[in-house]
Amino acid sequence: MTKLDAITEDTEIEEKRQQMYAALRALDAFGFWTIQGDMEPREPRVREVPHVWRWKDFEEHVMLAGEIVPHELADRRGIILHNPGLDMTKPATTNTQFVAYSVYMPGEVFHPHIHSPAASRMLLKSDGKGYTTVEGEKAYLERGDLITTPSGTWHDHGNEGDVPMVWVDMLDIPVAMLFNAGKFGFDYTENGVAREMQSPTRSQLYSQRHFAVGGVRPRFAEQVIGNDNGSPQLHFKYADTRRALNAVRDEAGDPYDGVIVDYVNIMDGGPIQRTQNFSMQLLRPGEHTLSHRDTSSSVYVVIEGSGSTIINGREYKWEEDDIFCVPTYMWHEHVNASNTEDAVIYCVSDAPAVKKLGLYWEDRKDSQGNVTTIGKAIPA
Ligand code: 1HN
Repeated sequence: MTKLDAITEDTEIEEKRQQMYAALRALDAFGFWTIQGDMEPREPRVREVPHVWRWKDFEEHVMLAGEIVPHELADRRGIILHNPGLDMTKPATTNTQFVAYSVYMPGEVFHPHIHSPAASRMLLKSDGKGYTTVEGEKAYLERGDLITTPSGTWHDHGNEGDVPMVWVDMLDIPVAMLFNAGKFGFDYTENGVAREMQSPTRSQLYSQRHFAVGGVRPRFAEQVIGNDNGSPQLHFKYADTRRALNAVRDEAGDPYDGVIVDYVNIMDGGPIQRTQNFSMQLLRPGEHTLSHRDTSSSVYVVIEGSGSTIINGREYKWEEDDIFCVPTYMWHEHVNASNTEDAVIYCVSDAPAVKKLGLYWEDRKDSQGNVTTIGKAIPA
């Protein structure tokens, strides 16, 4: 008989214990030891699963939504990508992000709104005449352009072009909700008068002209936007990002991520939003990175080429315009499937939030399979 058996065998005391447990439950409490196993996982517990949402599966539905779901039905025409590891009581793409394909049709105007969660768009399709206006900056978007909507900025969307505009929204809604700090507003006014779109208050290409040249910054540039939660540069042109990748493509690059650039806040060199890191990575023809995992989760959008990401030993193939996620603490390595073409993948992770909360560590595998932990590892 074990010591534990001996302890519970005394039926009189066991009965008293059970009575006490029931009394504690009636008092809205419980003994820690009765559920401890569930509260103290030996490894990070991750409910989300790796998944690829394929554009070829979504295209017909996204385009149809553009035709049969009018603005009156949808404040925003986003099709949210739901992680199959989560149930619908907690709909989300990962633990920390809401990601959607959205479509805005020629001639449409979607009215301004504002919210505390941080948002962003990665443009996939337009003829250069689809736009979003963020806090007075009206930005016409081209493929691969990023525009952020920092916490507390008014934004409205529209399409002055001849073809549907499709982009990927990536928002930190689950983070705002975790802290009970999610709030949305819809009543936009200018000088006390309700308006259906913002009047531009910044000159065209304000972001590029003030902030997109590295190393120098106009002294008179506006530095604070919304809740002062991040980068004053909102719009990042793909041509600039691609040029930055090309400029370093002959360097060794990062063993785990290839030729990768982070979008940075020109004011402090840090990530462009408080809760999200944004990066673009070039996988050169035939490139196959080493494997690592960390306590952040990521969502990727495929901008150029095709390849696969091996996540916890399983291969997930992707092509242009597909979206895939790497949940927290899963080993992953990227492969460019082509020996002649580049692959370029865009990534938004929750690493800045995880780091700020002191919960970040990373495990790296070298080419021999030896694992090194960066940051303080919690021993078993
Ligand atoms: C949202 O506010 C936007 O602002 C897009 O355009 C997609 C998906 C879920 C919740 C809020 C937008 C969204 C969203």
